[in-house]
Amino acid sequence: SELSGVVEYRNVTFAYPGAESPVLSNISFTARPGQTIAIIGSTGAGKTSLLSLLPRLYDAAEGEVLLDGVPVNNLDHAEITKRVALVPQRPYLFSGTIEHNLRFGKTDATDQELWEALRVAQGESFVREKSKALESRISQGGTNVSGGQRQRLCIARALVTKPRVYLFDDSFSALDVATDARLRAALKDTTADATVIIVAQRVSTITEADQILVLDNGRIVDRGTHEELLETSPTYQEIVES
Ligand code: DCP
Ligand code: MG
Repeated sequence: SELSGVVEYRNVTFAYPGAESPVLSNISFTARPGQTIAIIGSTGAGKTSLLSLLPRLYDAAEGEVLLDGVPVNNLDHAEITKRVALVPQRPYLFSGTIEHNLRFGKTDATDQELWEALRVAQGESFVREKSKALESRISQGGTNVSGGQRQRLCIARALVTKPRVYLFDDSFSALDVATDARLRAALKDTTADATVIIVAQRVSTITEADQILVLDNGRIVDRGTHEELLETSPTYQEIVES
């Protein structure tokens, strides 16, 4: 059956193991296929923590995170990663070739699929420029690629798995504004039927989102489109002006 990729957080409250107070309180939202939901908020607001609950890096103690109507706590890692790709805030590369790094989540991907993912992620030209292209080696810790190249390789890795749900955690911050814009334009086509949840620092990255959640101190304090929030949300206005 076709997996649709509906994400729902229902009254989710979450504290890190051993912590006294929750980092997320009463989080509720729904993200549907074809939608882009953006999460914005100051450092430490809980954006990464919020994303981490869907692929079960942590489990919420209260409330429910649902994937296509099923609580993720009832799904195993393989079932979730088939549908959900997280591009982490600190993207990691393995020592090995670019090809190994891109195939990580889907070992049977064709070379054509790898190049298509690189094209969308704006990584095609720098990989082509390397003398060994896909067979070029990434050194331990990925120190022989720049921060922006690393981000683009990790975005390409997520694209290769063709997930139903994309989680981008501040994935465009190391890119210059022009590359960011090109990448998002290409992503828009490729992810048109998918569910996209995107954490961003730059407001320009998310002005077109269907809904923006403004996170402050672990709570969603405001939500709406960019235009709506400009009028209604002092917290959002502060972020825009910062
Ligand atoms: N925290 C914690 N233990 C962890 C990770 C985070 O106690 N393993 C705390 C630190 C913050 C709060 O949780 O007080 C929220 O952290 P997040 O990483 O979720 O915050 P953001 O992603 O919003 O911050 P940034 O914009 O800096 O990435
Ligand atoms: Mg974060």
